[in-house]
Amino acid sequence: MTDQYQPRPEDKFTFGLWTVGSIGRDPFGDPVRTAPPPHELVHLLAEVGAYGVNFHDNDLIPFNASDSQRQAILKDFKKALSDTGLAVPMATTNLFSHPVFKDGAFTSNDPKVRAFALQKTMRAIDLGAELGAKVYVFWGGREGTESDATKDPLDAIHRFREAMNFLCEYALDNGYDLKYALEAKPNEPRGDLYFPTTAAYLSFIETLDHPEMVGVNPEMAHEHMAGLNFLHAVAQAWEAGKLFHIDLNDQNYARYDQDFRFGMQNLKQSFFLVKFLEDVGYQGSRHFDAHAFRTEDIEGVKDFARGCMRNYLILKEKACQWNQDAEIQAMVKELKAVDPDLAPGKYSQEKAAQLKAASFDADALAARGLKYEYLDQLTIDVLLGAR
Ligand code: GLT
Ligand code: MN
Ligand code: MN
Repeated sequence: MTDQYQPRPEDKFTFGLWTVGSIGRDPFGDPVRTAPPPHELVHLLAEVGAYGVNFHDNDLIPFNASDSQRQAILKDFKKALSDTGLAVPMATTNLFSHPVFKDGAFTSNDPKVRAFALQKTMRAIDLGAELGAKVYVFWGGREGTESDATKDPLDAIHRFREAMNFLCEYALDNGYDLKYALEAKPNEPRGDLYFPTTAAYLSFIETLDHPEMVGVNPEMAHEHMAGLNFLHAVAQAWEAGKLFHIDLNDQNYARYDQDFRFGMQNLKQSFFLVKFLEDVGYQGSRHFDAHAFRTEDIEGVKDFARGCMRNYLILKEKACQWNQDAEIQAMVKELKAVDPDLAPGKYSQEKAAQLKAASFDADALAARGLKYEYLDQLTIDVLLGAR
């Protein structure tokens, strides 16, 4: 493969320890690989050209680790970071693997479990801050239910808000330079998860005590599971100033959470997503939350990681081509044309009266062909290298 698409640090490509460390377990099958220890994964990521590594508390420090084990793991991990120059831009808490969270963490019906979830998260925040993380992700994998007989959805919302407010104060109190990013998913592993979409979180955030500290971490696969257009969710988050992080991967619609290599499935949607991030000047991590097929050994894991970054860079180049294509741009310019006399703009009584009095030939407006077929085909030509 040519060198033109080699990742550079300024691309801000990151992977979670759980992504390249995935052992390929699924609900029907046992692991197919063994995970190298965290410090080796750091070297693997450096070898393939990533900029940073993210982790859950327990990706790094096992749930029942002793103090001395913790110290030894941290020492190796920090050494690997300094040997490779990899950054830790994001950290998060595992609030879903241990059976204690079987009925949720922050939304559990059991107040002891809710308290334990807060304790675990505060400790994990300390760990993330110690390693330099500036974004802290919350994915509520168990914050849901199988039956609404078992939990009042209003209680769930109130409990989740209480936890987030508590944790915002905790970060402020400790002087951490940290922002929180909430990650939605419609279902899996629970029958239904609360806050199923990025849009649901965007409205919830405004009800918090410190909304300025909290944004979203939209994941492509999760919005696709809900049958939604990922770009539209990302655009809404961006426009609200809430795109603190992003989980890139790929996914067929209406399936389980497939977490495929970025760009392998929905090429056109991935293209418009990359184009959007580049056009608006998104400065955050491009985090790949995906994992290699179950068929792969450790070399295949590297192929997977390289592929995510390579596809992003190829699509970025295509976006540049689209933006510089004279014919496409002439059409885009026309689509954005405004009529200063008729644009609704800001309300005034005069404007309203003027608009009410204007005469429109709706049939003539409706009869125009918009040439969207042609514009879309030009896009396909760019994407498929036919232009
Ligand atoms: C888990 C999940 C992801 C989340 C991770 C962060 S863990 O792999 O499927 O979507 O981003 O908690
Ligand atoms: Mn996923
Ligand atoms: Mn994710």
